[in-house]
Amino acid sequence: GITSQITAKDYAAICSRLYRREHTSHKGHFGYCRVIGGANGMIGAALLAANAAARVGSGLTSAWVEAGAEVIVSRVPEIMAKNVHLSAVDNLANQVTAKVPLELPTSGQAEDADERSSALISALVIGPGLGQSLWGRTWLRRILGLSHSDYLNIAKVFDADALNILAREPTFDNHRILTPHPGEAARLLDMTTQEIHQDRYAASAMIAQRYGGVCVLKGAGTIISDAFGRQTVCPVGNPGMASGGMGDVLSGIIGGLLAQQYALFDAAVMGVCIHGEAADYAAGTEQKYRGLLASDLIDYLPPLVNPC
Ligand code: NPW
Ligand code: AMP
Ligand code: MG
Repeated sequence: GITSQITAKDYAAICSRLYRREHTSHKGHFGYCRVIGGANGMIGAALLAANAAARVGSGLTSAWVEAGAEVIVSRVPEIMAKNVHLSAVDNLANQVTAKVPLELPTSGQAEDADERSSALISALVIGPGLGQSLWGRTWLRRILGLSHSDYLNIAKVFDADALNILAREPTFDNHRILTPHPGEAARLLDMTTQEIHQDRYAASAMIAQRYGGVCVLKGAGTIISDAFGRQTVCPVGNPGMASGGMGDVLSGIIGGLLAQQYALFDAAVMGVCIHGEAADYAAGTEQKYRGLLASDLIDYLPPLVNPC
């Protein structure tokens, strides 16, 4: 494949791909992004991802967490946050694509096609703070076992612990973006982190080929690849991003763009650029990298998704 470096001109072209909002548009035009993650002790990761999805323009955003939904809602009331007890995971996993899942098993009534499509979410982000305890493992196992077309066709982002669990139970899916950091990439390819660093371009491409869809191999100079040889590297971002929660914001940004119907590769490239630019703005011209927090990026997202 040919690797291209994104230039300033390309970046302007990427931004120009952002759709302008019609005067009469309503929230239904901008999709619904659902985040699954936020196990006990990592609720912040789900909050960061859901908040980022909303701030790049997802029409509706929800977060399904193990506990602490109240904390998320008290910070960002626009997020529809819900505590999902381990015993409810099986039932809700079956309805993970439904905007309003029923708590009880459905009776399988026939529905009008239009009604059905408007009842579906448009993007699913799984992994931020998911953990690898029984709660997170049960979620992922149930999700990977889904074979109905609503699930297979939906645009998905697999991040963080979803990748760690996927590495042990590999599946192939072309409707998915994987966002590993080099540690997660090493697990996905059964290599060491050092081996990933020896050829990051090859590692990114291999993950897309082995698992399907698009791979976003993170780090300074994030490399985005698909299984068909397309590959690009993003030049923006800074070492201030080497702090907890940054990746959670990225998966939320990409999920928010997917919710708005951008194609997988476009959403990945745009998302990585917007994320890095937001971090560059947040660090300021004085380049205050030390002490940069992932939540500092949030306020810079709306200006970046509303260029000129
Ligand atoms: P080393 O030490 O270099 O060998 P993990 P995590 C490697 C959640 N979070 N270049 C590195 O290995 C996440 O969403 C919640 C090279 C490192 O030790 C996840 O669900 C937060 N190597 C969960 O925590 C905020 C790199 O991987 C190891 C690398 C675990 O995620 C924090 C660490 O990776 C966090 O986001 C690089 N650029 N980057 C919250 N507020 O709720 C990483 N490595 O073991 O996969 O753990 O990434 O912290
Ligand atoms: P995570 O490790 O999942 O929290 O993701 C960290 C995020 O910060 C990824 O998007 C990385 O690309 C980004 N990042 C971390 N360190 C740097 C760096 N030195 N330069 C540019 N981006 C970085
Ligand atoms: Mg991460």
